[in-house]
Amino acid sequence: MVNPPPMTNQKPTKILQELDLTHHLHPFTDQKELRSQKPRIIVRGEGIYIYDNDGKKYLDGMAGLWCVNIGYGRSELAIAAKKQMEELPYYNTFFQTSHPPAIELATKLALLAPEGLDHVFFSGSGSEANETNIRLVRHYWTSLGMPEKSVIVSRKNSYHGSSMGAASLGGMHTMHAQGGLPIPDIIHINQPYWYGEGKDVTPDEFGLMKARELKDVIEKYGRERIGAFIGEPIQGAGGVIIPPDTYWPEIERICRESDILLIVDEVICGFGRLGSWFGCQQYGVKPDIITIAKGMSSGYQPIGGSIVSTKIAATLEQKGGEFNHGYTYSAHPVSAAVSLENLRILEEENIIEKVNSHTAKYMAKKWHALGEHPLVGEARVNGLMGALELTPDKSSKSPFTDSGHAGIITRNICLNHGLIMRAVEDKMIISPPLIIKASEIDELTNIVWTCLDKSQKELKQKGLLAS
Ligand code: PXG
Repeated sequence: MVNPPPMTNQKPTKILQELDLTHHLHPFTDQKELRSQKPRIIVRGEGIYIYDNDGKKYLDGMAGLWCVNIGYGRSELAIAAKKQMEELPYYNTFFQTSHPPAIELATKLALLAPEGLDHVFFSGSGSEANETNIRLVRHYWTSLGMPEKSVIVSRKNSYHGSSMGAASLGGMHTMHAQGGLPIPDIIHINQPYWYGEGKDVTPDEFGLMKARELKDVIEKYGRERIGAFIGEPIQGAGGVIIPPDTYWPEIERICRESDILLIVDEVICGFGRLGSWFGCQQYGVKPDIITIAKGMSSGYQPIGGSIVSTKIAATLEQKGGEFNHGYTYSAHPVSAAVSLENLRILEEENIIEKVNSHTAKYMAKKWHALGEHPLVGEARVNGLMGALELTPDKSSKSPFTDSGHAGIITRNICLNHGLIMRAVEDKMIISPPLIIKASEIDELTNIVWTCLDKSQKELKQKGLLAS
């Protein structure tokens, strides 16, 4: 092993784990299970690697939680934060006030966004941004004299955040089951998940069929009731569901013909994940609202927002009246300064261009090769997000009967081999920092192959695979 990296934290792991279990409630965690497993204590990051409190090194195949696009350890962002904290650590943007980081960041985002999207409403996270979107869509139609256009159509198995409104937009039934969700006037249509739900027709036919479910909803409820459609270009948390090419253009066409706003949630796909600034550009679609967060600051500071079309912003300005909505930390100056520095690095170091011209192609080659493994039913990837569908039977590509078990076994083996990969049921997914090099892609995919072998062995031993 290389020399253990320096640590600022001197407490032993055991003590940190005990304190964590005693005082810290974790997101999306079974606290009972956590007590038996013990939390991993991560203390440092550099490039695409993170280190735990005992010096164990992990290749971070998830870029944190789909967000550390420029990688760990960029001191320029720390310097930007320090400078801003010293100058103006906080001020709000309510009550006819603004500050330079908010103004500069809104201007920069308007430049980077597709043409016609040039206003930004800031929030502290992706969930908050989608809360804003619900309020904004309803406020927009109300100001045009159509308050009944309050319904937002989303998809099953989509993820749009964890607060009440955002989780309602999301199509995760396990989240809806906790807390009486969704809120009224949210409708979910089926997802464009060809591998899991559509193999009996071609992907292109399937894409059109799923998009036309939006049309069916409009016909059922009437266009006077539907205010917007929301979707992730590629569903991330749902398991890297890459829609067929026919899907998004048809969704856009239906929205336009029925006068429905199109919200594209770019919290994961934005800021280079697919090799362009925004995922919608890959699909040739121009939304009315774009949700942003995560890669916007590479996760170095919490920040999110909604990039809004000129048309919506102009309508609200023309109609007048206060939008009764906002967050204490909307356009937080430190987060905004850090985000600006992150965007500068992404741009000046041509990080997104490199993903598009080189890294994504190399990743695709190596990732598709993993599709040869006997445990893998499909290997799909777009840009730098990918999934492997695990199957007990490669010829039929059938799912495991005990869904999720194989995924967890494989994920744990990956962790033991120093690779952070996420399991969404039996889909193994990656979304590494965009700065990942070819040699590191080799390392990542080699570990995955080894871990698939080990997982296959363990699943066989447990009687979950035909021998
Ligand atoms: N939209 C999308 C598309 C997201 O992926 C959010 C909104 C909400 O963002 P905040 O910043 O409020 O978390 C997300 C977040 C997972 C996982 O398990 C994914 C997210 C969050 C937590 C877990 O893959 N994505």
